[in-house]
Amino acid sequence: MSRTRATGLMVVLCVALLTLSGMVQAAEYKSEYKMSIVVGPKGPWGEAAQKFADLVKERTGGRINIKCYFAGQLFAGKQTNEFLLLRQGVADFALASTINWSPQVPELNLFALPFFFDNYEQVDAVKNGEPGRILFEKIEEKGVIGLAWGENGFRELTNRVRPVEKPEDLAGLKVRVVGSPIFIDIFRALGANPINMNWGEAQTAFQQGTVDGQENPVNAVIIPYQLWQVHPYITIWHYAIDPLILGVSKKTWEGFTEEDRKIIAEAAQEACSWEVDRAREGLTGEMPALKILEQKGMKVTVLTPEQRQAFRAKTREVYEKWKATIGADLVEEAEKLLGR
Ligand code: X2X
Repeated sequence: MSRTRATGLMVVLCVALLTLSGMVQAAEYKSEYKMSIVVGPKGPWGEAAQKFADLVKERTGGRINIKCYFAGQLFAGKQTNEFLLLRQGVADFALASTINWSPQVPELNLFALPFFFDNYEQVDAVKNGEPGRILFEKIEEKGVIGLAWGENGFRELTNRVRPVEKPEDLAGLKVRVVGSPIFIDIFRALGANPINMNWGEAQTAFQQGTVDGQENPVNAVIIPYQLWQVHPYITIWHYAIDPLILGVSKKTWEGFTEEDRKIIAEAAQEACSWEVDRAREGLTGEMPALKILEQKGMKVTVLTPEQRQAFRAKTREVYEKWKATIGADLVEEAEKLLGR
């Protein structure tokens, strides 16, 4: 065989092999990838999840089809199990609150330290800095890849009984919290009666008045769920920040080609950065978004820094206790960034 013919044959063989491996690769892709979301499709959180799925589908020419399972459909009830679904590969993706993952990844409680973050600049410094990098490393060690940070938002208090301006106003109020134990500690320290409940059941509890209050962000939850219908009072106290993570199960991730991983990672960044802007819209400076709540009949109380300090003082012990659980080094890294 002449040299040129041999080379020609090699080329043909290589092309055939490459095509074949591409076909095997494609054949291994699932017809549907499942994405978990605790809330419904309305509002920045749900809409960003759908936006991500749409971008991925479009940019992979339909090769990767992600279906959004809203309102916690995938974990049938217990939202603090969401991380386990990803680990086991039952869910492939999630746009998830750090709160719901913190029972499995205690370091994520960093964002729930009471009255730790004052503003978005501080939140960004921590998410985009060394603590954020360490947190993504922690979740990866447990089988989930973090693709981008989104945001539920600063968690504000709503209730049906009275305006809350000082810790004493919380005395005896039954407040629904997520089943992550730091919240029980915080609300007990403030004199309230915290009750842990999944978001799926919480709405009925608000309507029936079996609980008096709850805490959630304005744009991502309070407005889309129209909580003014059950709670006439809201206190803007920024007691905890709740970032979201767009994560993918490591098992799923490993099944994608390099090229597709790049497309997915970029889509995640795009959808999340859009989502963060929406979650913060109207909530900086004079906070015009609060006008919407007033128009709906809510009495809005925005704590002054001094009023907020009273709540911070009351929860100092909770802060110290959880600093140890989260890891003093990690918390100190964040404290440094915040100039504390
Ligand atoms: O359950 C909540 O309060 C919610 C929707 O904010 C979370 O998933 C943490």
